[in-house]
Amino acid sequence: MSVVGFDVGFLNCYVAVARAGGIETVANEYSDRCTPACVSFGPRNRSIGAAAKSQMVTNCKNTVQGFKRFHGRAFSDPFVQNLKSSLVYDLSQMPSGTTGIKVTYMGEEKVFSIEQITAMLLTKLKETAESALKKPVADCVISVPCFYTDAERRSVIDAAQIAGLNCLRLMNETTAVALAYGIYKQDLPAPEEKPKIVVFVDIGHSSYQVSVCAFNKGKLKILATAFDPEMGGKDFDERLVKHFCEEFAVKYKLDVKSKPRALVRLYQECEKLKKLMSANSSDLPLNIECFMNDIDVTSKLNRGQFEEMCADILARVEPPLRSLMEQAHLKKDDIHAVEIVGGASRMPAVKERISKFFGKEPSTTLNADEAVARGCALQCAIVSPAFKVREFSITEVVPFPISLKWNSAAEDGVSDCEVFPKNHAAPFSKVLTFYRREPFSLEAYYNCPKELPYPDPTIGQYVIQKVVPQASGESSKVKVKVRVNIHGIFSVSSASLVELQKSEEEEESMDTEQSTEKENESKMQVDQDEQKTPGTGEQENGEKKAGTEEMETSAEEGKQEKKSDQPPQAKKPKVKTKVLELPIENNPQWQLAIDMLNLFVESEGKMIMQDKLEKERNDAKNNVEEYVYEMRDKLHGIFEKFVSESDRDTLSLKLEDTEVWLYEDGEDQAKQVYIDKLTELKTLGQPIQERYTEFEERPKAFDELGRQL
Ligand code: ATP
Ligand code: K
Ligand code: MG
Repeated sequence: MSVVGFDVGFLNCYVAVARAGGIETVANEYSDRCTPACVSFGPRNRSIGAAAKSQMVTNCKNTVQGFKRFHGRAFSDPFVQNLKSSLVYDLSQMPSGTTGIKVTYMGEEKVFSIEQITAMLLTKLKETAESALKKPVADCVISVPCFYTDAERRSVIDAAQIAGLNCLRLMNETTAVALAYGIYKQDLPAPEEKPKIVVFVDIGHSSYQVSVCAFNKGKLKILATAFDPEMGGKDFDERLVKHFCEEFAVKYKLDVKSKPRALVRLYQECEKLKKLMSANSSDLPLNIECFMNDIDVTSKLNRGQFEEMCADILARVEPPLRSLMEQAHLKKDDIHAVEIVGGASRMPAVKERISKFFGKEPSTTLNADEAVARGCALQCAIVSPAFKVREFSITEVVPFPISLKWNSAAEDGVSDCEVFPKNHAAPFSKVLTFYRREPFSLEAYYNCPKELPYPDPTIGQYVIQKVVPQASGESSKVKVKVRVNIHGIFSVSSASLVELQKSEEEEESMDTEQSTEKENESKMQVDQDEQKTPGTGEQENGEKKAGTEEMETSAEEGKQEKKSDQPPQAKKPKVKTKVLELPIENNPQWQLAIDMLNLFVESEGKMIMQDKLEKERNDAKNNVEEYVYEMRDKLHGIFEKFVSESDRDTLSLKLEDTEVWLYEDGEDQAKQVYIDKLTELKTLGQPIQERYTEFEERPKAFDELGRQL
């Protein structure tokens, strides 16, 4: 079992692993701990991460980045449609209606689903983890924004599966940060004492998230979250790009937006300039050579001008902080510390606003870039039986209130009920009781469309099947368990029919009970006792260890909360009951069909193989090239004394021919052709090499002999 955490950022990804020495953020093949969230498609292979980023300018139409927010969204979603025009690559509709990405790959036009694109990125991150751990990786924890909806979360889980990963938990980014902060703290108050309250702020490239968390020894409880899903580093970049586009239009008569390549370069330079301005308040230059139409452009800007230009973006820092404090009913004095992470939190103007709001300096005890990945790896280590980590229980919150609606059995009408209010603890299960004679369906949805950064409030439809009346003809008692699981995903996890087997003398009291309860039918009863049976239906995906304990404590709280609005129950007669499990038909919104998922798994496997073959082919070609250069140097250098003039001329000519061939006919050959070419050259070169080696080794051998005598 592997212990790995992935921070899949909008721009930057990080991989953390657990090794004997503790949690470590690991570097990719470029010795960089940051891997760009970028996938590029070529005529023979894909490049992912840093290799893909380097193609953003040269192969811009087929280089995909900034795709994190397309998960779980319809192609027709206004969010997708708005972004479409500003992207350099093409989007397209998947047959299911979700968002796909259109590129040219291996000479053909291809549409990949968002799950496939993220899976490609995960494949790369998985390889990075594997080469660090020197073993295959499957089990992992992956981060997602705390405001991700059900459909977005399911889409990421599918992406993980396509990449051959077993995601033990989707972890909210700010919660991962909270875990990375809390687990090593020695001074947390005892469980019964007043908790230590810490606010976590993460401002990344695409979004801004905050959470407030209560810490006690061995546990953390998220109290509330707030966010601006559309505010982050990229907004500042866009503002700079807009500024320079306008300036260059006047100064150089350039229409930058008409040339995707120029635009991509300008974005890159603006991001660099923005980062420099964080460290320096004086005038800073922006120079791009051969920018467009052979024109070099040049300009300058300072931090003061930049902040003025971004005043409206900076004004968006405060509202989520205020919302957070209101939701959690906290005063600024209650806050022990404000920890900031995420690249854009390094901007002085952003820090200033946070510090002004809380009346205290934000702290940066955590690594701003790596904290999310480290938190995910820690969570994975806690779940893993192979690792000894301090137990640390995590209670999440439900970010958006969830309701259920159904057609009432008695009246012709629709009933609904909020099952998980905003900031309800999660993971959590509730059992609802219905009285029905026949199968019925439930619809889950977010009841707060205004708050939702997502246009579709539907979570899914669920049909409770095989419901039959009691032998007496009365409605049957059907218990339906709804759950927000460890990933923050809603489900109708089980349903059962309680078959009454009454004895004769109890018949009368039974009837009264039935009718009393029937009146409450549409009200729905929440029977919390059921959730105290650990291990039923909670076993999948490592949920047992991470979730059950949490669930039991949460269950207690839930029980107390609900007690007051329970209708008075009729006295329970002595009845024998038999419980029958009922099948459920699940239709979560935008769920990837299982046959598609399997197809994508297969297709990812093929593409991985293709990339591997292409790498081997390239390596074989490089070996020929290297040999040509090396031998040419040596023939006129150290090998000179060990080769006859005519042999040298023959080999020299051969090397020269090969060099020309590599740029012409030999540019694009199969791997074996290069291997054969190298063998051919070595047949001539090897004897020379051997004569040289022998000569070099001889005196050493004599020395050895001399010393021994
Ligand atoms: P998200 O969290 O939205 O998915 P992400 O995790 O990829 O995105 P981060 O890596 O946390 O984002 O942050 C990247 C952003 O931070 C970029 O906009 C980058 O320009 C910005 N950034 C990084 N360092 C600095 C700095 N010193 N000054 C200003 N901005 C910075
Ligand atoms: K990141
Ligand atoms: Mg991030």
